[in-house]
Amino acid sequence: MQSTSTLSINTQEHIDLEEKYGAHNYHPLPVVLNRGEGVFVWDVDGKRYYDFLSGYSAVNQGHCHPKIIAALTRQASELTLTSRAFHSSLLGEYEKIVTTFFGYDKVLPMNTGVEAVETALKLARKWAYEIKNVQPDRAEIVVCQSNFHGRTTGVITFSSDPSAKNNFGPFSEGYTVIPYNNLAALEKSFQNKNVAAFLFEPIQGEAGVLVPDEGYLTGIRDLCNEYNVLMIADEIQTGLARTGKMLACDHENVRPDILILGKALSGGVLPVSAVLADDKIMMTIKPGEHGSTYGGNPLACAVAIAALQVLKDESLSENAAAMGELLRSEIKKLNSPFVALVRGKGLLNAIVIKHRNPEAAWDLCLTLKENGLLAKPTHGDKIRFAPPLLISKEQVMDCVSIIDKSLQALA
Ligand code: IF1
Repeated sequence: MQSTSTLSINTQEHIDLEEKYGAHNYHPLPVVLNRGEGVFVWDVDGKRYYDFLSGYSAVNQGHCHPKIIAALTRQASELTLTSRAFHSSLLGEYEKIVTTFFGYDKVLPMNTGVEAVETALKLARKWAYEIKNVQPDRAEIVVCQSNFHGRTTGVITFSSDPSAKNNFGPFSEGYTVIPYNNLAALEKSFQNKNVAAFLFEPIQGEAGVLVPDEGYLTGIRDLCNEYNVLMIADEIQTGLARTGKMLACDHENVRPDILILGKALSGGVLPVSAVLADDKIMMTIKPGEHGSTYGGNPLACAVAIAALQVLKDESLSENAAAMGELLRSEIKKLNSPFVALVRGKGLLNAIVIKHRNPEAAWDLCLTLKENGLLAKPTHGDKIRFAPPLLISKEQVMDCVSIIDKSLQALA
């Protein structure tokens, strides 16, 4: 573990302030950033880095994208929040754009990802009681082991990660946890007639970028049709061009019943999330039965319209697909004895480190930082490689040489 004594005074002073006055709910890499542009971020000493985390896939369009910032600054000086007690001139326009963009009847706008997940769970239960006639308070929702859907007490109820769940109880009922990427287990769970929905990530991000077998998404769709269960895709991290398609579900041309979006829906500018569904599901929620102070605010609408337009105008899905292929193949070519495997789709990738030192992944991230690339380990031995989607071929090759040089330092 690198001591922080080698940090500049400037960096150290910022870290000390966070240490003294902020909750210790994260363990960040010892770097203090104060500027971002495209694939790059700069620290307080003016050093430039490739950002290989992209705000956990919220900055798909690149840091401070000029068109998104222009939409933000223009709207910020006109009208930022009306609450939903009144209409605003932007909400209907945004709702038409986002529902047309993804092909659903309606959208329920929220703010953070977990709020959208909670909204989807409430919608699924409403639909179960009012349409599927599940017994009152008996609706069951099936989820996957090693899922990550957010950090509210409701959502961590079905987390299988002790650090996300420990000593936060008591928890709610109504969830069945099954193995990921296992259609037999899914069909078995659907024998319970009270099952309302299956909530899943098309690729499990936090679990270390677990890509399911080809056909898994199609199998989920078929089983949900057969057993009248809602298919809920959490595309908060995999969506919006990250995996080389606009949605990860598009890799198998599968259409979930409820689509959850977040993160890059605002291009990393402010929290914007959304739940999309057709009328038969969405219209089960009546006025006054769900809401949020900031959900659908005009500033978020203006930013989200621009963020979606940038994804399309700059063909970021196609670039993510091509650059992801290049990144994975070039890392494999390094043949590093410390890389057990490289996996991912589009620009959602991870390497699994093999080394006798359990801190090797963290140490590698410190060396990558020294060499000008920022990445962070997830669950010990995996390092996520997820740069903004506008990264160029030359930049990918530059990053591969940084990764190569840093891996050699592990010896
Ligand atoms: C942290 C990573 C974790 C998500 C999926 C819902 C949410 C997330 C698939 C909730 C959020 C963030 C949260 C952040 C770290 C990061 C993350 F996978 F992206 F790396 F934790 F797993 N569904 N993911 O990935 O969205 O409420 O945060 O807006 O909590 O440490 P949120």
